[in-house]
Amino acid sequence: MPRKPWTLPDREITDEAHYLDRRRFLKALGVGGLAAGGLAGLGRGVFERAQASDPLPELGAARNPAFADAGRPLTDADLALRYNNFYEFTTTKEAVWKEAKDFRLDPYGLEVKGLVERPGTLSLEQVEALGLEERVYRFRCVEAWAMTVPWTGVPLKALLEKVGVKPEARYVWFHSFLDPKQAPGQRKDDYPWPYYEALRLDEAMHELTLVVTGVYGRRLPPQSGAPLRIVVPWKYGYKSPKSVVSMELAAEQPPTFWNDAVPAEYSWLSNVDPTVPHPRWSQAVERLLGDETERATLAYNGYGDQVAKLYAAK
Ligand SMILES: Nc1nc2c(c(=O)[nH]1)N[C@H]1C(S)=C(S)[C@@H](COP(=O)(O)O)O[C@H]1N2
Ligand SMILES: [Mo]
Repeated sequence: MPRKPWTLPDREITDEAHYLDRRRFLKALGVGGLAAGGLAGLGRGVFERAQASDPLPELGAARNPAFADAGRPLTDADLALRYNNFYEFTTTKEAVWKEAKDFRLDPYGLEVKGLVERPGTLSLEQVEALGLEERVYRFRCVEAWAMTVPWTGVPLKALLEKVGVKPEARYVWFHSFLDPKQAPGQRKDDYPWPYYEALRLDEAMHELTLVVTGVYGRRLPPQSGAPLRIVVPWKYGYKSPKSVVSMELAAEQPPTFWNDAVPAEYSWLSNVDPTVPHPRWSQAVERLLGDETERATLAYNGYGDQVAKLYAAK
């Protein structure tokens, strides 16, 4: 029997580490001793510490009552914001917040292009003016850790309706930033930077799909994908790209980063599914950050009532 993923040091289970060449993987394991205690002993005030010179503004968006209760307690902010996947900075989850501390995209604009009626670039404020709200979502990484987080954002549907989607468009392709000067991970050639992800148009237009500019009531800190990311709560975490700078409406299915890198391990759709094991671990159970108890993984991460219809045979 394979060991359960969370009984392994984090460096060892990191799915993405599989993609590194063996030498770099072993080197990564060498610093992995820290990972075992990585979630213990965290202090308070991660926002303040992460951005002492430039505190993150409070967004003050009302919590949407339809998404106020995710059926589990909120993950402590200090845990959720100090345990990240953001390979542009480092593959060590506990260190992303430090490595990304000074990351800024300034000036920032979100370019919307391709098969749209009104292509152009939106400022963060223009995106937020589409109607900012807070929603508590479950979030499930393919590596079997999960969290429950209050995101602040606007439905992607509202943004797509503002720019006008042409009838030929069938997919939305997201592109993250490229700035090797700021992002040490992008100075290596082992990944096809910049990060890219995609959704079918019906997934992108689903009311659960959010354009996110804040978390825990404030603007996103760098490690969470500042200044703007996508969150798709019924899919594995890598389908929620961070620090997105452009989106492109397309007629053909676009390629995606992890599906390109290791197609046998990361499918294009990647809906959370307890019945389909990852080749190297089960997906039947998960562990919540801050709570080592095993929980059953829910189909579509518990959002099946809302989204299963998207995948019914037609
Ligand atoms: N640009 C970019 N987006 C990304 C990633 C990344 O490495 N780069 N990692 C993905 C993965 S694997 C996960 S689990 C989530 C993690 O989001 P969090 O760090 O805010 O929890 O971001 C996703 N989006
Ligand atoms: Mo992930």
